[in-house]
Amino acid sequence: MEMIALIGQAASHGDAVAIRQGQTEFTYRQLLKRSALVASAILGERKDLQESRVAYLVPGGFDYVTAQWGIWRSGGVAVPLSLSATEPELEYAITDSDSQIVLTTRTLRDKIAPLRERLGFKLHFVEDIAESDPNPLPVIGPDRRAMILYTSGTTNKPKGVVSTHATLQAQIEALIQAWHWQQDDSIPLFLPLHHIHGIVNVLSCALWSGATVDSFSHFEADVILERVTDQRYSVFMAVPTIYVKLIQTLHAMSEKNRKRAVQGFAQMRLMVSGSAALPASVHQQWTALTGQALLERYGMTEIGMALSNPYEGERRPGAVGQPLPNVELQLKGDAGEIIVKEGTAGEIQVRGPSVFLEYWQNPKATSESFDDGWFRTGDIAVLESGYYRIMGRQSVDIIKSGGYKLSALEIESVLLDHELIEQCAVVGMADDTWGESVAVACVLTQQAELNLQQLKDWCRDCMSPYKIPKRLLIVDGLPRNAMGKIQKPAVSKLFDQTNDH
Ligand code: MCA
Ligand code: AMP
Repeated sequence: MEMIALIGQAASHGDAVAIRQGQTEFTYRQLLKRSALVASAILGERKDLQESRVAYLVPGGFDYVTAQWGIWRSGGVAVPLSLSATEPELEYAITDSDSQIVLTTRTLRDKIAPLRERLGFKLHFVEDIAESDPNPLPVIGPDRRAMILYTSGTTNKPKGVVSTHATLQAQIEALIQAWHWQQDDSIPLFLPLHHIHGIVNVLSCALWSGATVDSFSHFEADVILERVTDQRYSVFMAVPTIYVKLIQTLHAMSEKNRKRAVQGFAQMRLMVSGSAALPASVHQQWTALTGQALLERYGMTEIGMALSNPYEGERRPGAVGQPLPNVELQLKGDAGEIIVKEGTAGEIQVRGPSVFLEYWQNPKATSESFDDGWFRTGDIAVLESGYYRIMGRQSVDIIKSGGYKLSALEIESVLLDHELIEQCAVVGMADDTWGESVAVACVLTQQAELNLQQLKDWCRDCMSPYKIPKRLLIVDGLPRNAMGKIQKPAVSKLFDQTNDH
């Protein structure tokens, strides 16, 4: 008997529709059958993968879920790869996680084939896994490692965040309870599937509940609005940038079409925003347009969701509410004191079953990220009239753009490989659409010239599109302190003073 809770739940939903992809529907029974075959295929002669890592580069939909569940059911650790990653980024995730098996689709063959030649992992194309009788599958205990997600941060290279099956279960159950997930829910899924937002909050919560996921390869406002107009969905989850883009698209529509789309939103039972700060003005514009009060919540790859506005009761613009079920949360001041008073800011620290196990093969980073058993988020918040409000981050080197967490240090280290760039400093600048966008100030080698378009073209082979700078400033020298350290606030000021965009 397998013990993965999500798979056990799925078994109770039988012939209900789990995934819709265009005109095609897949039931829970089909997910279970196919994922057992995937598990058998990757197991080969083995009885249990015993936490071997299996990376998978698969577009969202039936194939994605059966790959993920197949890896889990074989006893492997699932390492989802980003569809927009460049070859060096894919190579880093595969080698850092030491994935000896990779699953992909034939359409993505060209992305993986060169890496396979170099790294020699075993490659499976999901389409080639034959229909047959699956082998017996291993028993998977809840404390076994389940997933590694790569997250950028205060280090140059992304770190692998390891969750166990129990961690994922706790993250899912908190949201099922707090947001009243139901079997008759239907939700669109257009978020990337190498992050918690898409994987846990949307996909896993829906499949735990017996709901239907309408799967898209990526976000496209027109396509989503068409389905919303058809009143297909009861729940909607997105990052703030998507709400900004939807507002723009709704405003550009004819009044008749806008009214119908707005009705599609108005009839939903829940609309959630998260992954980055939702400006109060966007929250208010959305309510004025659709009548829906967005439920804003706060989370992080290492802890799942921690704070949420209430399902019933006031959803306060600019605030992220209170701790979710089974999440213990405290604010810690600069002097190490626990803050008990409202109105005083401190670092959010979190404890509980939804907190990750470790950074993959990085005990130093793991121990530094905990303070007496509490995970240090690096986010600063304040409690005001019973609701937490996020004020910012401790590190200037973390940028949130369109919901993606980016490391300024990682981008700088890639840019320094450019033959014309002698020094550079990357900062996140406030941006109405992206929340923050990547800006870089560069000192060039003597006599050299470089414009933004040339820099963007060069970046395309080495970094995901969302990391590519949107602003470039050529400077004679970077502002530094007496110790020679680059002063990022002074770099941001240089951008504030220019009209380059
Ligand atoms: C795309 N571009 C971006 C971004 N996305 N630039 C900066 N930041 C981004 N996030 C680039 C495109 O490559 C393109 O570049 C140009 O911007 C315009 O593209 P456009 O088509 O308008 O954008 P898009 O492709 O529609 O993407 C926007 C998006 C996407 C849908 C908002 O960024 C997205 O799916 N974001 C969600 C990320 C997410 O799920 N994060 C959750 C992780 P060019 O013009 O040069 O080609 S956080 C998490 O999981 C925690 C736990 C949590 O709390 O949720
Ligand atoms: P990630 O590491 O990609 O999981 O991103 C987690 C980070 O996103 C958090 O540490 C916060 O800085 C940010 N974040 C998530 N939700 C919110 C929110 N509602 N408001 C402000 N920041 C948020």
